[in-house]
Amino acid sequence: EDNYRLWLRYERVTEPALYNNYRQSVKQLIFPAGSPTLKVAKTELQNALGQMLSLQPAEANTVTANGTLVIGTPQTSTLIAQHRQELNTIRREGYFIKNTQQNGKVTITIGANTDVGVLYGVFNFLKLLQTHSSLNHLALIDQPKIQCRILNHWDNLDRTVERGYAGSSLWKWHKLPGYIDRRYIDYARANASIGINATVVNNVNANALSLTTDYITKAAALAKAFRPYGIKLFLSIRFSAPVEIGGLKTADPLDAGVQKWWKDKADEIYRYIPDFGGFLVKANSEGQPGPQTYGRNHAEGANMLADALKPHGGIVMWRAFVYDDKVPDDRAKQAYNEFKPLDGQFHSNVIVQVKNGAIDFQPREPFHPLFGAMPKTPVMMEFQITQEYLGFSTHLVYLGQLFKETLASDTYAHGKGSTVAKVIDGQLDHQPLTGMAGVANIGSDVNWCGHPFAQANWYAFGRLAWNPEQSPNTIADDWLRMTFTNDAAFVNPVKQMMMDSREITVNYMTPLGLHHIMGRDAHYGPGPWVAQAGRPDWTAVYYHKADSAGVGFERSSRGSNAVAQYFPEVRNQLENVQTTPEKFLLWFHHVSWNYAMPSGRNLWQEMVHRYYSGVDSVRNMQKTWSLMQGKIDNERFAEVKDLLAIQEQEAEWWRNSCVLYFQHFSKMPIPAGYEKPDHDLAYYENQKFYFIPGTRGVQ
Ligand code: BDP
Repeated sequence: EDNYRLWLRYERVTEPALYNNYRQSVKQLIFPAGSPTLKVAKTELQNALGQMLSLQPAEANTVTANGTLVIGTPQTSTLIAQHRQELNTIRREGYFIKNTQQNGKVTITIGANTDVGVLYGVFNFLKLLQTHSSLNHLALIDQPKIQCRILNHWDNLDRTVERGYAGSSLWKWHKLPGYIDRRYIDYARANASIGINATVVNNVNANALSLTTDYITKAAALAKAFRPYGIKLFLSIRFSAPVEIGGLKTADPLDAGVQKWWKDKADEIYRYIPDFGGFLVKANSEGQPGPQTYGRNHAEGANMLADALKPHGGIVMWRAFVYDDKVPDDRAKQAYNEFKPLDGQFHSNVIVQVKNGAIDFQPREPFHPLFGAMPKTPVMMEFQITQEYLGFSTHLVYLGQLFKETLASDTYAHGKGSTVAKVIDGQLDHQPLTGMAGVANIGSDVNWCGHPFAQANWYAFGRLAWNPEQSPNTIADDWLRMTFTNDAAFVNPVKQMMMDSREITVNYMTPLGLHHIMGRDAHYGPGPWVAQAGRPDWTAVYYHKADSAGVGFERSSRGSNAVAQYFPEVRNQLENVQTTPEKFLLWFHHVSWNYAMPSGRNLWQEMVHRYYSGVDSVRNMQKTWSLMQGKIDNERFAEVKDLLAIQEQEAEWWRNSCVLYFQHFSKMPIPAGYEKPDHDLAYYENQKFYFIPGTRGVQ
């Protein structure tokens, strides 16, 4: 068992009643499939039914038997065209699945307005079978709430992956465009099965070479492989490309020569990739060039690119991840300060891509204050699926909970109920352009994501991008059933473990609102002592501000006043130490070590308690997992067991390092009853690691 098949395993249904019932339900098939998309949908269905039910339904043109599956669009089948009501409800990518009667025979109909809608319908029908759901009383109508559901690959052209922990890049540029690796197809299938419809194949720290004709041809071959699966290709661009590969003297967005260069470049790309999605841009961020290099603002830079793409229907995803150590203000405030004044100035095919929180993908962050703050601008979400700050692909951390926490946060932009989900699905400010991006955790490892459970994070991202209102619990349930087994004795305890895992990780890494206290550069392991890192806002001390008086970053009006960037209800809650949710306490306040916490412990004791309970909980996860032996294959059982043992060691490493480090300031003892750290602080501070995966390369 190598875990290559992800959640598309199509295991044989072994329960006899269910097996027979399913076989009776899909005896006959009416599925005319002329287009590439319908063809792949049909092949998927036939393969899956073969594997799950040892069955190839008989193909027919009319319904002549009970147990007929009717699949298609109004264009491919008059039987589908009859379902006007459903078809009018769903838009381009939606589908319906329902039980119907045709010619007095019982049928299951999967219909959509478009071929890609059919593909989504088929995958969701297969999900019903994979999760052993009933096929009676089917009345499903489903469609995505977010238009652009996109993966961001931070993959370099040399196949290293920035913040990638699952091997090297999937894209074998040197063999493109000639050779199409089978994995490109399986990648596209997996994405389509969860509704992901776009991908950016190169790193946001982009190399201008990606825009040369050579590389455009290579990208076109990838786009062609993805196309049947409804997946559009995007490219990250380097803002200074006109200088680097175009021979121009400047990349000033207001320069006519530069504008023409981008226009010509866009025209060229669309000649090779007619359905090209557009550009993703990291500009004036962490040393990348951008419009400010030429005295222009972000809107001017974005609009120039947007104008070049506009005639072809392309869009610009312009990232708001900007902060500058030369700006004498709290890093958490800088993106808002930079972008909020530009609201209304972006052209209609620009969408501003905002990370879930204002710092950088920490184990826990409050939602970014830009959500809800730019009513005249489409704003999309950027989540990180790859576990840069969450234990790489070594730790079992289910991110469904993290994603959901942000999506469900209330911005109060238009009063109560103005959740982040409603901002990004366009409801709140009636935005026509919507998107959710996830920084991919996918690489060349046979199991794709490094950790068997890291696959769940790719899966959960896709499901939440399709519908941000879905529950992480349901998503975990589906994923476990499809990936491992439908056995409740496995699914229930393991699901609970997944659901708890993110909070557990927060406890042993960054409890109570601590953040950015990881190791320098590589972001591997703890580093609360990091005080030198090239610039202050890359250190840990900048963020935790521990001293003899207490710990935490004062972001109320008594400090940086970052809280003022939120709407009044949120701001008022966060302004006050007493009303700030415990989980964000040290994010917003510098709190005295003696501060009385609701638990009755003081802050120091509470911090110690959290770190220890984090480690204890990992041990409980190990216990839960050990009971799963025999319920799944030995290979994956053993792999997860070994990884959990590393997770336990690394959790201890985090706990010991952080407790000893902060104790230095609190000057209080580790309360009795807790096991003592194995080493002293100096030992942890002096640990050295070499060649850690995912480290940022030289561009
Ligand atoms: C940080 C990563 C860095 C990325 C940057 C970004 O450490 O490698 O380049 O985000 O999002 O999380 O641009």
